Amino acid sequence: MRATWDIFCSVVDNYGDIGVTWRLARQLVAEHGLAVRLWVDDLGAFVRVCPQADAQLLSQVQQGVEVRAWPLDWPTVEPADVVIEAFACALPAAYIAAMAGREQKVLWLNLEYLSAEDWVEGCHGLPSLQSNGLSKFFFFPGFTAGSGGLLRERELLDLRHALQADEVARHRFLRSLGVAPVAGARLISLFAYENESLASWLSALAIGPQVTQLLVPEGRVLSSLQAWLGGAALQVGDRRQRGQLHIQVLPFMQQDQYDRLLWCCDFNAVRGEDSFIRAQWAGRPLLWHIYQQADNAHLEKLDAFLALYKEGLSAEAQSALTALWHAWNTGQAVDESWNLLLQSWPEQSEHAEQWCLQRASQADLAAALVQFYLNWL
Ligand code: TRH
Repeated sequence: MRATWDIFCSVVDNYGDIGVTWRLARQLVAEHGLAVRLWVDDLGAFVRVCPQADAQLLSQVQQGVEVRAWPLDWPTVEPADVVIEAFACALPAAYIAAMAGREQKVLWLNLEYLSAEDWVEGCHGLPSLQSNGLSKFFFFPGFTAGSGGLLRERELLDLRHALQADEVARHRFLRSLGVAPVAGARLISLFAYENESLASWLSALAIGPQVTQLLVPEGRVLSSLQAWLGGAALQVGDRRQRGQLHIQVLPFMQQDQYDRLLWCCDFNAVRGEDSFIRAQWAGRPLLWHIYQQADNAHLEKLDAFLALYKEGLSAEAQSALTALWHAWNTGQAVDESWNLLLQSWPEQSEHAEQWCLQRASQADLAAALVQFYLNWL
């Protein structure tokens, strides 16, 4: 009998919670042959990353995953062999009681947020005894061998390399999004929160030495883009040109398409958690808009990642990267640091690919979860 897994996703805001759990659920089915139920409390968010889905259905199968609405009024459900609460979402009390009462024991995991901080390795995999006698284990994704790893599908890098090596296929894909590549342009994707630094970057790109084609999936950063451009409110499909800068607003696309957009671009501005990881798998230089936390706790996370990522870069390349990322995340002007980064462009590009290959030599998060379960049995 194949093992059953329940993944619980409570959508706090944005698309990171659903983005991560949906990818994980799909991969557990496709690569490990598991029976997976994904419980989601906001099917509207799910439909954004999986447009084939129906937000009205209480139960539906998408790509082999049984996607279930997580109702307030919790039904009687037999718990799975492995239960994942994503990002410390609180499981229904009746479900926890059923876990405790189940004849066959249940592995209960809390899948944590991603962080490159040192303490992650020490906490990864630790159990915490709950009042009902069950143990809950903390599972930390991460960038180092002592963590739970990163979501990465088995074929991902092969598919990415193939697309990057095939200009015709890249152009076909871009055309499917309504994008006509501008000859000789540096292609950049932009996915970020509202960002006061954006204006200085756009101004630098507009007067830059090279043509830039900036592709912006619909989302929160559009208000900052709109403020710089002026004029009528931006809509999907709109194009604007300012000097050397060509801008196009794209629809919010399904996850696999977004991955391909990242692979096509020379530079990707990403945010949160999941797009941040996907940009690393694209093997191209990136700019991270980290999710803001109280007391600027996110800036420590940013630096923890930078400390790891910068290893192997020259001193000039390191300081350009650090200056750009710091300015972008603190609302400062980024024109100077962007121009500095351009000076080490070949090195930054080479480094991004190396970083990707190094991370890919570690076990991926789905495989690590399955192994954790097998060790626990
Ligand atoms: O949407 P986010 O800002 O999510 C955030 C973070 O996860 C953050 O850590 C968390 O605390 C907060 O949510 C609640 O950024 P993220 O993580 O990149 O998630 C975006 C998802 O949307 C990701 O799975 C990629 C996907 N996506 C598409 O499917 N299509 C698109 O066109 C775009 C731009 C993104």
